[in-house]
Amino acid sequence: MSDPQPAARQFGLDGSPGRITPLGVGLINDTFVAEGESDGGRVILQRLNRQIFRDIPALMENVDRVTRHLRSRGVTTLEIVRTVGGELFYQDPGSGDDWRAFKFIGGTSSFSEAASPSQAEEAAHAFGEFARELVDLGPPPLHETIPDFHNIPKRLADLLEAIEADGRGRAASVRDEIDQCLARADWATVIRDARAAGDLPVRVVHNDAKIENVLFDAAGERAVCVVDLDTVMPGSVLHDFGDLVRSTVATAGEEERELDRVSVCGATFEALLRGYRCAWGQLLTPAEVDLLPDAGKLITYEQALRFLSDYLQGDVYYRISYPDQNLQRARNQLHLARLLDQL
Ligand code: ADP
Ligand code: GN1
Ligand code: MG
Repeated sequence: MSDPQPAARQFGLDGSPGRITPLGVGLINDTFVAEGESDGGRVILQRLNRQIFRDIPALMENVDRVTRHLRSRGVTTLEIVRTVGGELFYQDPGSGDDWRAFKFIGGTSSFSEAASPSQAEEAAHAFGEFARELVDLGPPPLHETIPDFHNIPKRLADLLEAIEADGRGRAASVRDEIDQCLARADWATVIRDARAAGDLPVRVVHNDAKIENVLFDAAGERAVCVVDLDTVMPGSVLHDFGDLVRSTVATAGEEERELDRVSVCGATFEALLRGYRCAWGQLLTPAEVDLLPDAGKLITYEQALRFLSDYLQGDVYYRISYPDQNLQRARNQLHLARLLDQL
């Protein structure tokens, strides 16, 4: 993999090693903060994961269109820093790695879990406003940066395929987790069936609406900006609301291995519903409103399928820092989905 220094220079920064710091969050891309000549010149520099995002020009075209549209509406959003040659990203000729940059939004922080119901409500309002303001994004439709991203029946089929292939010989040792996934197969089809019945409009949504992807002000109280726009594409509000529930209602996050520390907070769930519905006003359809409360368990179930599949495939998708981390994440998400079902 290529170093950030040469990439930084392509974005007009001096790029000396002491002026670039890895951020070390996120499971997909590699994110750095690169200092500029002045405070205002600081940028977020990201190496994009090419195994996962197969068409970087299409992805960056989406991000460009979405951020321009939001800015024209007065919504604070990411600001792309173009290369010195005026491009939306830079491909390192040696490694083929793709790099892009955004202006650093200072005085902010992000949280992997909600510190309070009101912080969760803010995040929900921010993601609601984000999608609401994109309702009238003009044609053509955004590119699908990852096909079938929230296609839950396909995620279940992928799990079955991974079990069948069992490339790492791990399936026998996770029979219990596999059985739990199969026992909930009816959850896989809820969103698809509602869509097929014509009840769920396809909308431009964020598709990775975890609280970590919201920048808050210094006090951690007000949402300032929604980030991580790589999966902004056609989808359903249920994807975003589901990920909000998944990432805020649990008393401990997806990395928690002690499952008795993972319970659910009803006040946070109610706060999310308030924040999300308030941002949308009257614009959600009756079916969307009816299904919002179920979205959390459905998207959490999907996440369990994804983590377990990755474990069976040998940890090829999500970054791990210890051997059975994806299995632990899958157990955590199965546990959470069960709790959300009882909420
Ligand atoms: P990943 O796809 O790996 O999750 P993100 O785009 O979410 O990467 O960025 C990782 C983290 O970097 C975010 O959670 C946020 O804390 C921080 N971040 C991202 N963009 C900015 C920005 N423009 N200004 C300040 N911090 C940012
Ligand atoms: C990934 O990029 P990041 O870390 O915000 C993933 C999400 C998962 C999440 C689980 C493109 O999000 O779909 O929900 O991990 N993003 C992609 O933490 O697969
Ligand atoms: Mg992120």
